[in-house]
Amino acid sequence: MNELCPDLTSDPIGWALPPWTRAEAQALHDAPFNDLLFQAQTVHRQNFDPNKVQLSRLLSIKTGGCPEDCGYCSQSAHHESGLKASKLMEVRRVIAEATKARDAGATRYCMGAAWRNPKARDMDAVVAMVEGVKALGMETCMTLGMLDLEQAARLKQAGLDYYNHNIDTSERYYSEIISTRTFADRLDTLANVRDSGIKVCCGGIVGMGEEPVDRIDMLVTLANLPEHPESVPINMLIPIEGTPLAEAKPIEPIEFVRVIALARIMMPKSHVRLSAGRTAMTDEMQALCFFAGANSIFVGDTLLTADNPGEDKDTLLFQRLGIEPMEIGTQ
Ligand code: SAM
Ligand code: DTB
Ligand code: SF4
Repeated sequence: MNELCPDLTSDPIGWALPPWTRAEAQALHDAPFNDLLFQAQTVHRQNFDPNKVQLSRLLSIKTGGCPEDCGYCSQSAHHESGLKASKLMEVRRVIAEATKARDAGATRYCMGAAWRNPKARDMDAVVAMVEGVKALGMETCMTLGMLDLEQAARLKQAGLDYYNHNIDTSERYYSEIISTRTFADRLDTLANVRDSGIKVCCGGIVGMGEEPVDRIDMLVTLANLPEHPESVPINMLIPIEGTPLAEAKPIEPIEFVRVIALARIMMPKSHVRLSAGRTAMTDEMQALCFFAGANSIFVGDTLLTADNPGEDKDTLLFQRLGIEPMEIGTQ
């Protein structure tokens, strides 16, 4: 065991508790790949069944025309992605889609809207969606942009289990990607969600032209939140034509696996989700991500607007890897 690579098997706690410094995270990130993966898998086994992966399904309940200018997003009104904007979906259609997802094995239903924040006039409909999906026996998740404390409390009362709100990258790199809101705005909403008693789903995107230190700083911010997010989605950029990041340099696969391993070690009890970008990954890369501690994915043919591998491919991959879907409340 070398200095850069402490023995997590004999000292799991010392490395698992915040606050994390950049230097500690960097040392782990830079460790020999086998040491990093061994440590990540060790931490994973201490906290989870290593052969179970949680399945979430996404639905875009309001697509496109978003006033924010996130440089990666097909749904921003600032970019020419060619996506057609639509109105908020009807509640009964959302429930019908959620029923199909449940019947196909998803345990969590995540509804996303291309908003800066929900308007007062939208709240009744989103509350009805949460209540309806909850009544199907699924976990509910929403991602609607910024929330104030009152809106968060209302969603909690309706039965919302999770709220997704990503910090996306490091504080340093944030303004290179988004100019219509700040990193601090993101943290404010996360605090409102946490204070209202809703579980937090918060992660980011890699492969946006950031430096390794930005990926490390993003994880340090997440791991040093007052409580770790229960879910940590790690998205690999899906380059979208017409957006400023359409030509961003792709992240190298081994580096991506390092990010997953680091997230697992730094947030040992969180579900780390291998999120957007799986269609561009080989089966072997995904298998390495599961070994590094990823234990959640989005299932289905589409994410919000972009493609996802789809049920048949994932079922086959899980069979080959001996992975089974995680049931609600089992971990
Ligand atoms: N409008 C809400 C918001 O931004 O919080 C919710 C929807 S937004 C599409 C949810 C997350 O999807 C973003 O924070 C980002 O991390 C991820 N995302 C969006 N476009 C992506 C892309 N092209 N590639 C990878 N991840 C993406
Ligand atoms: C998250 O971190 N990834 C999901 C979910 N949270 C809402 C969204 C991925 C979106 C990928 C691009 C698209 O489908 O438009
Ligand atoms: Fe809007 Fe969310 Fe897309 Fe940003 S990521 S443009 S806030 S939908």
